[in-house]
Amino acid sequence: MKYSFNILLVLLLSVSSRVGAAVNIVPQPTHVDENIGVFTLKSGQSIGYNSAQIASAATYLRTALTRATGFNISTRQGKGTISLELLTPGDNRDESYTLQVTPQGVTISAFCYSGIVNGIASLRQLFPPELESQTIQKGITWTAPAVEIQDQPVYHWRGLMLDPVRHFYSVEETKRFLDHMALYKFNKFHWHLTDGQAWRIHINKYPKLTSFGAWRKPLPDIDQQTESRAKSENNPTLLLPRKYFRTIDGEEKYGGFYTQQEVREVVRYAAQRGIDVVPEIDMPGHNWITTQCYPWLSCGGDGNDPLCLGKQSTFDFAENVWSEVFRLFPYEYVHIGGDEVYRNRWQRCADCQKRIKEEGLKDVNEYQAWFTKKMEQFFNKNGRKLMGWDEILEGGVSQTATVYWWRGDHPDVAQKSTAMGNEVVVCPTTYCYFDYGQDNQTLERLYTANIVPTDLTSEQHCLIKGIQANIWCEWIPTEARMQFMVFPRALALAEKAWTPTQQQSWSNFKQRLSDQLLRLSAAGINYRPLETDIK
Ligand code: TNX
Repeated sequence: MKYSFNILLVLLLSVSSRVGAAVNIVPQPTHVDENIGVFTLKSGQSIGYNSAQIASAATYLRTALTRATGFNISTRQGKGTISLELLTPGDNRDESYTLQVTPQGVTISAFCYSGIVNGIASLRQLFPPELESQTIQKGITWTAPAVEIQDQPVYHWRGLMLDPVRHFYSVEETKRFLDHMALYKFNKFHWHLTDGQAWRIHINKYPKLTSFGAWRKPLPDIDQQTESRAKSENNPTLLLPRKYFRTIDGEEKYGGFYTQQEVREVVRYAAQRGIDVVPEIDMPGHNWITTQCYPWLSCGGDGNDPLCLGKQSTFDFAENVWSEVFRLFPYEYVHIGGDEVYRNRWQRCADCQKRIKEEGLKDVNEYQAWFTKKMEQFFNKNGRKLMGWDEILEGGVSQTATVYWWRGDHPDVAQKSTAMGNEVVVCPTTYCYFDYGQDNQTLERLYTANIVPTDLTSEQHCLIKGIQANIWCEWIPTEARMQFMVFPRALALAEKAWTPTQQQSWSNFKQRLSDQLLRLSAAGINYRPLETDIK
């Protein structure tokens, strides 16, 4: 009797360790208990939810579970085979969740919508990788190992920034990007909607920004150089997609823009996945196309960067644009850019000089800071909070602005900003610029880095909102190329932002990554293979 009991024990243990091997979640959850058995997803099962507040999460989960299985899975208020449970309806921002998988069913419980979608991300990753396929996959048994997971993030800002200005991404491509973000628990989508080369969001009051400003003849640098590289390297992912060309006034132009309806759709799709969208309308620099559309916005009407801050008409323009933006984006944070301003132009502008004198400002740095503060007051009046690139520090910044530390060669930005009481999003070029080239060391270097400075006091550390990667797209003309630049390093970043440092382990991450690469393949993501020399 004792003998057979031992055999049973060994059998059980081996089953449980095999099952355990299937838990390869990224980012690593804080606490995982692996149990015996599996849950099997089948057609005819249901997703229940206990509150109308999370009905949309149930619909999102149904999409995630039916896309590849082709199953018929219903959603309904009440209990289901899979139940989503909001523990305290109301305005709770605790992003933690509990995910319980047993052979009988699945329960995800959390204190708020974000917690529920975090649980959904983990559940997606417990099923076979093929679940992420965009088409129906036959012959697969859709099991998830029995587990109990209790989990919560270290940082509440886990962001990715996309630049559809330098090269355009359609609504459909943007939504796919958001769905991949959700799978790895990214929760902030920073949408860089305007820049020197184009304006991508339709503004009713200034239609020329998109009728003219969204289209360009391919530029000698970022377009033609990328295309010649495509040819010399025989790499079609570097070719400008033909679908983004139109004949405008008899000329072949490249571009595209989002209608306000499309913007709303992207914001809704993101919200369903627990992602807040932060629009960036870059001011006062990076406005070459803006001043081409409306030369009265420039110094001396010369149609050049930056915006002229000496004229009231520029403020009227800025406020009108932002007022339309506020109606489209419900999130409290909005981003004013503020980077790389050619401030010297203001030295030679009579209107600007007059203004600088009147306001008693010391120099052009203080002049930009004065503009940013005025805009912040306008944002605040509209219930919004201002964010900007770290140049907004120069000339003085208000304490309520959030600073994006991006300049890796200014290593003290986080230290200085938090010492002044400003909140910081950490995204230095050193690790977080996903437009920068990769080699075989990049992933490990990112994973093992201290991205957030370690020399902050605990009060200062509380002001670090979190971590973000920026995907600037000068040299990234297609979705496939973008995915090559972003994956799998976004998974490493996701873990840096979610998992406590003491639980981060490069060797353990690498093991989980091999399962995740299957998931990325199934999703059709053109990720960068680990062992490759391709740049
Ligand atoms: C700097 S980061 C920029 C962008 C470029 C990027 C290229 C920042 C605030 N400004 O305009 O696209 O470098 O890596």
